[in-house]
Amino acid sequence: MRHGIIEQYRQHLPVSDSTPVVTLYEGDTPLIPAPRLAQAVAPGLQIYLKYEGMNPTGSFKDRGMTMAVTKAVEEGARAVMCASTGNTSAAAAAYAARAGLDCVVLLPNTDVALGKLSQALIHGARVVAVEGTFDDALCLVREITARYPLALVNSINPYRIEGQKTGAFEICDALGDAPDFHAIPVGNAGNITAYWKGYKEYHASGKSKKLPKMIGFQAAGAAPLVDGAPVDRPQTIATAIRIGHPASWERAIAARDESCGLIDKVTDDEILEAYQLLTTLEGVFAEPASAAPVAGLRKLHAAGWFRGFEGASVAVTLTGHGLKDPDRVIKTVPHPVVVPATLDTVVRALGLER
Ligand code: AN7
Repeated sequence: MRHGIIEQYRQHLPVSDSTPVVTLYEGDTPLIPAPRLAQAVAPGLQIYLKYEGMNPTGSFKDRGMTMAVTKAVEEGARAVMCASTGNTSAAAAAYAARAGLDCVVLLPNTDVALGKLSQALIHGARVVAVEGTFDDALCLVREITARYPLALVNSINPYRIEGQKTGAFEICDALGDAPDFHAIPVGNAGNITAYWKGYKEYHASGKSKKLPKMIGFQAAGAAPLVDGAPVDRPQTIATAIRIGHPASWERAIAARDESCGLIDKVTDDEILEAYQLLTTLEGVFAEPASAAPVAGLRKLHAAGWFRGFEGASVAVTLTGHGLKDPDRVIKTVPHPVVVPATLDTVVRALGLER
């Protein structure tokens, strides 16, 4: 039974008995063993998929947003604001609606997946598309929230990180310990920061014995952390992570270095291959950004990076649901053939005769 992450992990979160919890019963997402995928991309490793698409708005952002909106309400806010590549805006709009707050969203005017835009609109957020990137939009949100009475709910809001760290708690609870590796897509770098914080806190409180190596993956056209410099015109089909100036830059590097992990990049072609391997080999549909860590595991395994780690466990955060971005499916796979509605033509189209 889901209680929402605040009830579930209350003692690890900055809430009191009088905090007015705003929840859509997020969290408690499945951790799915993926042996067929492992065989295909990284034989010898045990892959577990943390399927965050199962959250109420279809992404991991719900964990952070239940905390951020709860604290906004506690602190007397009337409205929240965020910049977003899509998923943050979907979550902000839904949790703001739940709390009876206004929600203002700045989106880049290109490359926001249709499902996410639909969510922000249907929940009644005021949505403005800016002629620029996510990074431009976040810059504006920082300025506007400093001047006007709007609570900022991007992941530079520390409550977002607090909520999102519960993904690490759930993985430890499910496995009985932390995994050996944690693979995760990296955009604005809030989530890698949050998971590492969660793993460290669980370890410190004695609830897990190991700490995982954090392995993060950016898209090759939006890989500032890998290339060592901000990217002004980020490009990738994984629009969720089309981010060139990650806000949590230093904390992502700290997660990498403290855990003896790495942050690497994968091409759009590698992402799309992994996207289809997930759906066809495991029946798990995640959006392209979520496939980046799967592509990354394949790349690292092929390069021999996991030598000496045979049998190791790897948790992969599948950050968003595949239905968020139906256009990408239509652009990626063959379309259905159209035939007259007769037995003959259908049998022939299916190649069933003799
Ligand atoms: C599916 O919604 O930044 O490294 O504005 O939607 O914590 O930024 C989304 C990010 C990975 C990267 N996967 O996480 C936004 C936004 C999906 C995402 C990321 C995002 P961070």
